[in-house]
Amino acid sequence: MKTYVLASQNKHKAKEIKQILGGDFNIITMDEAGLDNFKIIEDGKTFEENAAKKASQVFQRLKIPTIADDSGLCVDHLGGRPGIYTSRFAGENATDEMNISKLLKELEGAPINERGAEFVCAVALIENSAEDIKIFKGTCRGYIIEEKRGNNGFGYDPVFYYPEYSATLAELGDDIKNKISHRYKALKAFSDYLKMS
Ligand code: ITT
Repeated sequence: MKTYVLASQNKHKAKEIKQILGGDFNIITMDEAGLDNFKIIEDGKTFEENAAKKASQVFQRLKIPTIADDSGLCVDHLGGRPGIYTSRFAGENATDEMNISKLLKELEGAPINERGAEFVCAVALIENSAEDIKIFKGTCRGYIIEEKRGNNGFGYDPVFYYPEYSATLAELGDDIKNKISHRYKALKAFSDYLKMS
């Protein structure tokens, strides 16, 4: 089984990525690979650029196959914001709570037809060389509701309503979320690519 280090500090992402990829891949965290407190610079202009930057900084240190996930939420009423700034929407050290509050405040009074939103995930893969980066993308469309519902998941899941299941991602739980999410779709493209190559 091939080992990939995950260039991420986000434990929730790591858990989902391990669940989605299942037993076919050995995914290790940066800590497990011996890279503690490594600060990754994330100054790209797109999800794809940021995913590539995360993967290449970690690959250059460890020289083992690396994957990275850059993701975020693009809201129709906000012209696609917060986008690549999703984790820092309410400030540099914002908590999920603070980010959700800011989002709900900016959407106050917006009708349902303007509350459409899309989660985006770009997964970057480096196998042998930092010059050779593959990107896989996935999206998941839904609506931002007016108050939080559900306790599963992480980040903006409690306010992201997925109409096909009439529930927020935080109400659905990992098993269903990991079959429909932006992260699932990006990782499916990643694993399909590896099967073909
Ligand atoms: P790393 O860069 O270390 O991987 P991060 O949390 O900083 O971790 P990003 O820069 O990619 O990751 O920011 C992602 C943001 O989008 C963050 O605020 C998440 O809460 C949110 N997000 C991404 N995927 C999500 C999901 O499946 N459910 C809810 N929120 C999500």
